[in-house]
Amino acid sequence: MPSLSIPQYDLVYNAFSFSFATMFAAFIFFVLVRTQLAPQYRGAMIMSALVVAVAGYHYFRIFESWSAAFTLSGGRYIASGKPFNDAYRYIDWLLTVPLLVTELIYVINPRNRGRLAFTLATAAALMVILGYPGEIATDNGTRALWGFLSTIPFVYIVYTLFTGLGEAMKEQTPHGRVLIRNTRLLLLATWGFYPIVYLLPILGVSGAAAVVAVQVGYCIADVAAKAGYGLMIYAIANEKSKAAGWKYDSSIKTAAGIID
Ligand SMILES: *C/C=C(C)/C=C/C=C(C)/C=C/C1=C(C)CCCC1(C)C
Repeated sequence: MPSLSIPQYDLVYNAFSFSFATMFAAFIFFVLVRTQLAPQYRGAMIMSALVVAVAGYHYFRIFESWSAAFTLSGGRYIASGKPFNDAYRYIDWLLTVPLLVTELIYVINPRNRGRLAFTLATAAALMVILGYPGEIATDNGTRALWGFLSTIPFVYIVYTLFTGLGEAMKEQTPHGRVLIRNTRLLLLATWGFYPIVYLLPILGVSGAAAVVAVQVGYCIADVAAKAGYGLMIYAIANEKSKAAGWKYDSSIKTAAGIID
């Protein structure tokens, strides 16, 4: 670990703190709003809640590991000797990335989804597993090789979501179609960020600035790809619940009627 200036250390520290708070708040939101949706769309909301719960826990651990990895000495943060544990991220991805692809399939077609969700979730897990040996490798050749292998399932997932879901989109309401299209774009923009960060050491980026950029960058991507994406899933589920004739308002009126 290179030594960091106080603002550099604090920026990462605050980014972890912000990410933890966002995941925690998103968890409460997804749990509370699921009952506003038609029953067939609640599964997708539960998956969103699980994703941010798992990520929130890992952010808490990453945050602790970051604090322990540095000590303040002479106005700079220097390595304490305890390693910063980056493996938490890969364990987190292994659990959350398959859930993220599954929740999209579930919200688009809750009745007929089994095979596609399973294939995409398997590809997502494979992508993370193949990336890990490269992430911890010290030489760029090994990093490039595993990175390449990991990119194969990555391309498969992105290709399938863009072609396969294009078909499914034809059956949606016009507003639903816009929401699904935006969700796919959010997915592409955020997921595309991870392999770029992975490439930085191969491109020769290193030192304190690289450590700060990688950690803050992953925080932004994670908040958008997990909490922001979950909000989009909620918007789609809400739109489709309405299109299916589900009225949440009527249940409120009924409750008020009982009080009357
Ligand atoms: C919430 C976490 C998410 C959405 C993580 C996504 C991670 C990826 C899309 C990672 C992809 C990678 C490659 C395509 C090649 C290099 C290795 C990875 C694992 C960084």
